[in-house]
Amino acid sequence: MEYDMTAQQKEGFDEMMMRRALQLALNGAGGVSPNPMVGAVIVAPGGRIIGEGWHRRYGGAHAEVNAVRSVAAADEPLLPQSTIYVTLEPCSHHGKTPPCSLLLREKGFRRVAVGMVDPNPKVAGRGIRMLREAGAEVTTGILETECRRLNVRFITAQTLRRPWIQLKWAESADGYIAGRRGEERAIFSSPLSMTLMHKERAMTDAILVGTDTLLTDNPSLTTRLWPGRDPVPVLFRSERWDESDTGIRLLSRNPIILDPDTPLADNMHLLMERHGITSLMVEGGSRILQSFVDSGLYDEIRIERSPAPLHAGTPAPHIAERTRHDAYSHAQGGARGGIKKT
Ligand code: AOF
Ligand code: ZN
Repeated sequence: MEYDMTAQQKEGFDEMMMRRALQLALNGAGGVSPNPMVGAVIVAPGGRIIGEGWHRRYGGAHAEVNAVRSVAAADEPLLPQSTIYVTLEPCSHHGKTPPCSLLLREKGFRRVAVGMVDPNPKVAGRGIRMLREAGAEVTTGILETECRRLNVRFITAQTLRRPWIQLKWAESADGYIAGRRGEERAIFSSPLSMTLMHKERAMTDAILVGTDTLLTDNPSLTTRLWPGRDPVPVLFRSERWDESDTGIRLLSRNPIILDPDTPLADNMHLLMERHGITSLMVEGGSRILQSFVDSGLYDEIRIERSPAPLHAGTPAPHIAERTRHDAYSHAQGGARGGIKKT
């Protein structure tokens, strides 16, 4: 069947298989960071899928290895005539696992279809080169935009050496993020938006709040409404609290503590380089959020706006119209960040 297809049909078939690989990759969400999510599909001549796999957890087998392992013994002789679709270039380095390109070479795959080149400088095209040198036909850039979007966090961390930064706040219809001091705490979220927020947290490595928010809200910043890991708390050291204060919830969760006198950009690099944080959600308060906005250190802003006005209180961070556009241009090579309103 595959051989009778027109070029256009072949392209459509490639995309369909890559879409399946993307679907598989997503199963790794919340479990593989700081590694990327990766999916792989093995297709025998005639178009039958004989193997599937994905990267399941950090430190574990890569997608290609799991896909090869999933092939039934009876289908193994088909591997040299088969195509493997992988959302990310097969690796060429000895990391926690041996190079996938070697495995694919050993199995003799006729063709390797790749979504995007691995931005990890240890790989960066070497996997593709190795496979081509071994005689495999390598096609790259299949559903590249989708593959990049899936791993914006990994790509940002690898290329900018800082986490993907999401600023997040909830505001009243008239643009306040909190009521006046001493007033009862205003609630802007609905049960549904809270659940979505927790889902988002479960996909995020770390979560940062400023000292005012830490002391006035005493937040827990867990993902209790969604299955998954709680993000690591990130705080700024301050004389207003000390590490022995058992009343502050976040202190019991082994927070990363940043030096407030270090420039924000350097602190962001440190999160990535020293702690392996590839994504950071900044949850407030307004002063901290504003400092991220002003330094242009963000990839996405998520604003939740309540239909009800508050009339007075702490104004939401100010984003200039120009900055709103910047939020889009900050996106990494085709991956779209931006301002989302929920
Ligand atoms: C692949 N397939 O499924 C993944 C890849 O420490 P390791 O050995 O797990 O290697 C991690 C690096 O390997 C990671 O930074 C990225 O460059 C690549 N991830 N590569 O061929 C996979 N997860
Ligand atoms: Zn690999």
